[in-house]
Amino acid sequence: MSKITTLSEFILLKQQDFPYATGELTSILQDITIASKIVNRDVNRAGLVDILGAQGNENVQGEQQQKLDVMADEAFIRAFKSGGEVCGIASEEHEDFVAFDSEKSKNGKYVVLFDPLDGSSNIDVNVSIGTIFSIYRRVSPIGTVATKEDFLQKGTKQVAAGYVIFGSSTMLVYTTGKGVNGFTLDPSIGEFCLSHPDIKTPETGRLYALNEGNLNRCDPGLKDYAEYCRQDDPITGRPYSGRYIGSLVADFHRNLLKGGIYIYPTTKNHPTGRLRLLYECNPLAFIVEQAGGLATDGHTRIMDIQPTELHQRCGYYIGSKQMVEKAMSCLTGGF
Ligand code: AHM
Ligand code: MG
Repeated sequence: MSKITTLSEFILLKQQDFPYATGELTSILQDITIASKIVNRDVNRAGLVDILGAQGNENVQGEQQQKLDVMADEAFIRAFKSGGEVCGIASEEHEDFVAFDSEKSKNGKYVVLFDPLDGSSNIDVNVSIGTIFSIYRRVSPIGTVATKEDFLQKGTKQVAAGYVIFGSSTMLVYTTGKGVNGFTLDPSIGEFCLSHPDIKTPETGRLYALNEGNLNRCDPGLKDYAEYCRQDDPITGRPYSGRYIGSLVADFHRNLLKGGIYIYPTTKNHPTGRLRLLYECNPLAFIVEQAGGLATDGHTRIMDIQPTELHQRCGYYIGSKQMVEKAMSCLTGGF
């Protein structure tokens, strides 16, 4: 049997890639690992908890069962707050960013932005969901409380990003800008183990993921692209297969490994797009670029967009390089 490398061992090993590393980023990644295990436990119990909850019971403290996305949010915040390396967080669950005010946290060099449970409307029907995170070095002075500017940085400034997918198995995939690595949780030992080293995404693929119900409500160029995907062409392997889970992390993860494109365009209903730039689009853009793929809003590289708001949305075209390029050319009339 070949030697197992756990995520904790790997993170420590990789710290050596950064000669001036102080171990703080390493600690944040360790905190994320622990919070992910807690969320994994709660996600796996979700069905059972619902059955018990249906009896109309309260728990021993007299509390109602909290929704899983709130529980996930709390698990991550607790981990970052107690770690002390993070001076503040922004999350899909909070209108404003949260600045930690303990002396230790004020000296933290980093901020984390995250979506605690993306696709959470899928929980009730047992479909894969995920957590997405993005880590930046703060721009405000160390020793003070975090400011909005710490969070409104371009994606190119990310120092690390990743996601956890709660699927048929639980995986954590992350990058610190030196490639992408994936770890599968082995429930028998409670450890994430290196299962997908140095992930590279295929240059092109045969899977396209978009909500086709929106096609009449978006740029006509996108209709052209969908038509292109459905055409017969044995050389490029078309027709492609349509695959849309409606859970960004799951759609993204599948395409990353197999080759494909995920699209959530601007639509009449969502004129600025549906997905959030800071804690959904940027982290996955960092990962896909590190794996050799591309992420744009249809025209501009995602990581080059200057954010002006915490919950800013954008159109999203992400995946295999050649497929994203083709979709973009359809938007400018190049069907
Ligand atoms: P959420 O952050 O409220 O969970 O919404 C994001 C989700 C993505 O996971 C998914 O790809 C998309 O919304 C699905 O949207 P739609 O149902 O409009 O196709
Ligand atoms: Mg989300």
